[in-house]
Amino acid sequence: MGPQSPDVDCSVSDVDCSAEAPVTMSPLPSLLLTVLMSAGAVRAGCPTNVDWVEFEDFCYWRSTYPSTWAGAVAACQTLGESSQLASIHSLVENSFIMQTYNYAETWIGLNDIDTEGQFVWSDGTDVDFTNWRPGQPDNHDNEDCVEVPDMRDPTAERWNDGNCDLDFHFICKMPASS
Ligand SMILES: [Ca+2]
Ligand SMILES: [Ca+2]
Repeated sequence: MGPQSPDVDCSVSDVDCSAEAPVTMSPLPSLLLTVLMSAGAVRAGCPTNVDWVEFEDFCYWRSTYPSTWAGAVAACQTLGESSQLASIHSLVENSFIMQTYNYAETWIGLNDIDTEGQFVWSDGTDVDFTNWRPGQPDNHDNEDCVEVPDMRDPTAERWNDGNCDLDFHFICKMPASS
């Protein structure tokens, strides 16, 4: 309901009709604009096709189902143009992943499938950080794919080479849009 203007006599000196109208009309549209703009800014960082989590200019998603390592590589690539099985490049990034996805063994992109002992990231980025668990990688029974462990493991946050055919959950990663 608006002001009952028929009852207001603007010719009366103590009724200021010129000041009332703009004050009552302008706040609502500007509030809506602010809400819409902030909602848009949140959405701009990561897509909404899965439950991505944004961290330092990248989006991360841990699968809701287990897969072989090769299946994980393929699945991540279906989630976005730049989405890949995750590579990890710093202790901060490693800690973010471990503390955000604190569930169980999880595939990351590191592997030595092509050349035994020469680990590479499946997304093609440089291997500039590793965080092996003591005694790993051990290539036990020809393990070529790397998993990050359950945080409850005493060697928490440190990596292990595992059997690529095992079914683990996995982490996909893509750049956040600006
Ligand atoms: Ca190996
Ligand atoms: Ca191993």
